Amino acid sequence: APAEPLEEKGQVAPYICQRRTPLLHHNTALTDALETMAEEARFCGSDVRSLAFSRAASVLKSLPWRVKRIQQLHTVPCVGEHSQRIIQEMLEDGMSAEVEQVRQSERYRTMKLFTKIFGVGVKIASQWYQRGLRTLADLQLHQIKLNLEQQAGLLHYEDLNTPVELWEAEAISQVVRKAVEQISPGATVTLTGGFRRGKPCGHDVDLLITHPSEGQEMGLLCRVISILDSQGFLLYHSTHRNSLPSLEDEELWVSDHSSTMDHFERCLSIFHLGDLAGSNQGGAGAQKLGASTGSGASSLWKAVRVDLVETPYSQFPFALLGWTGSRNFERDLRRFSKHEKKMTLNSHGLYHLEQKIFLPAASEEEIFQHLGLEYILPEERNA
Ligand code: 8DG
Ligand code: MN
Ligand code: MN
Repeated sequence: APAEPLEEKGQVAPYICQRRTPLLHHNTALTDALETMAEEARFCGSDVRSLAFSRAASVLKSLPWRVKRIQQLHTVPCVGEHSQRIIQEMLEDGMSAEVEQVRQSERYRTMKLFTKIFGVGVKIASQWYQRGLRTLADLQLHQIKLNLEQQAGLLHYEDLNTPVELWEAEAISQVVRKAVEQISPGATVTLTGGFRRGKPCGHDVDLLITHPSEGQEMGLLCRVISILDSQGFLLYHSTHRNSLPSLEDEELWVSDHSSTMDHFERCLSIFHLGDLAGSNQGGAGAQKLGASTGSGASSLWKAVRVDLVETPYSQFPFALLGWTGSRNFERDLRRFSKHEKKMTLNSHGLYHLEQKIFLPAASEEEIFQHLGLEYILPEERNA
């Protein structure tokens, strides 16, 4: 790390999208602690508090030097009082009693266990906790009603909480690409999400599907799903059939949800990734070997979460930017657009609220240009 820290010069920008945040950084112990606090706050329904810890963690990730003294943070933005207290504890004792207490608390551990079920959010997990449930077995014991998504989540719990590796993501991209090309030659499949940011593993695979001739993408996702299903690749899928609103529709830009919800046709799925041991065993009906050991290591196949999104070509750069993440990076990009530029940015486009015009873009670089921001590479968006 550079010997001379920047902090005295006040060079750390306030918005995440103005900073470069690499995957590997110099303050991992501190950011892990702060992220635990952010998660705990989220489990309590305190989104504002959660965001504060999350922002503090993000800023530490962007520092090109290791924090050694709390004074170094006095000119660094986004580190609130509570975060500073945690950091100070960590710097003095190598651990934070408050964070350790959270990690060991029954509520935190149970909430973590339940929210790791695909389809279970903080609200439901919290209800189960209130009812006295503590383990996955308790769900069956108490005959808790689960929707199809949650049932699939519980069934494949071990696999879905085993990190997806890059080669697995690429294998799945290839399977989808083959199906897409079979239906519509020229259509493309792009790996986004954490993998595009250079992460070696992730919790799911995020894929964008588009076609260079506008309109050709329509209905593509639906047909791809039915091919993949007939090939035995899908253990679960649920398609959200959105009707793409016209970009001329003011509601898309001025409503409170304008930048958080997108309107693409999308499919949440669980893939059956076969042949992990190089055997020819296939088909979703195949028996899972070694599943009872819980490690999954001896299994010949693995369940993997995959998000599929269909986007018109003209909106592709916006969708790519929106789906590459990280969530913290996206949130600040939209906040910056709104508050600093009077523009609404979402996965469909960029709209100037005062001039009432769209700012089209053929690449992510052009979107950053419209916003007057330096271009930040996907690998530098790991906030
Ligand atoms: P990981 O899976 O590797 O653990 O991390 P990730 O890839 O960064 O997280 P993710 O949960 O898969 O989310 C990736 C991006 O996808 C994230 O920046 C936000 C975006 N995304 C959703 N759902 C939606 C949505 O409904 N609309 C838009 N615009 N983006 C979404 O996950
Ligand atoms: Mn992802
Ligand atoms: Mn995803």
